Amino acid sequence: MPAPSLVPPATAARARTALVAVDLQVDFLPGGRLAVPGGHEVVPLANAVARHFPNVVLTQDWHPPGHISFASSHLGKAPFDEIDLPYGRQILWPDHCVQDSEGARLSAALDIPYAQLIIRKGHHRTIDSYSTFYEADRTTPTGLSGYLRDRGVDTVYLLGLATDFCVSWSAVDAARHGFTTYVIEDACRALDVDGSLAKAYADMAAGGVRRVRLADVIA
Ligand code: VGL
Ligand code: ZN
Repeated sequence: MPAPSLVPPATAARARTALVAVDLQVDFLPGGRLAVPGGHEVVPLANAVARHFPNVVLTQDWHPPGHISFASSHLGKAPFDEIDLPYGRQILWPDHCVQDSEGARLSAALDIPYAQLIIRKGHHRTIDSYSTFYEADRTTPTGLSGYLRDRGVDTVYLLGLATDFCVSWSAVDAARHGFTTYVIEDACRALDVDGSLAKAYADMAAGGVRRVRLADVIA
């Protein structure tokens, strides 16, 4: 057995800070059902960054079979088509991250055993949830902001997959709910569907999310 990776000391500087590592799951890595180009490159970066954070939250896209975001749930629709739903516009995806499937598992190369919370999202069949704070209706909470506040956290750093969906929606919600919010831009990879990456960076800038680079965070 390799030596266990120990939780880093709660330095005063990071005691009120949490790292949120978004959706580092098999289906989002090369070979997965909704692979993000270069997604596998983020896993070792996440392991390295996490060594500097005593509070780490992992997120997991976690859909029931027949989820509303799956193209296969809509007659005549193909992946990457869009439809209007009661809560807004929805891009339709290939089936991915089905609850308890191999593809929904966190990457086996992820090495953050002291992470204290895994937030599973997108588990309601009729609502998607890119954000790890609020579902796509923007009103159903996942509980993450309450958890972080109870733990005295006021600052959130995010990395992971995909920059333009789950990372950016999570970051915008974190900032909106009063957390000082940073996205570690070179520790994210994007799907970039139809201009979605540029839009995500515009939304994050408008929402007050700060962009940082790995070297600034782990210096
Ligand atoms: C994601 C599309 C669908 C993500 C999740 O993790 O960014 N993207 N479900
Ligand atoms: Zn999803």
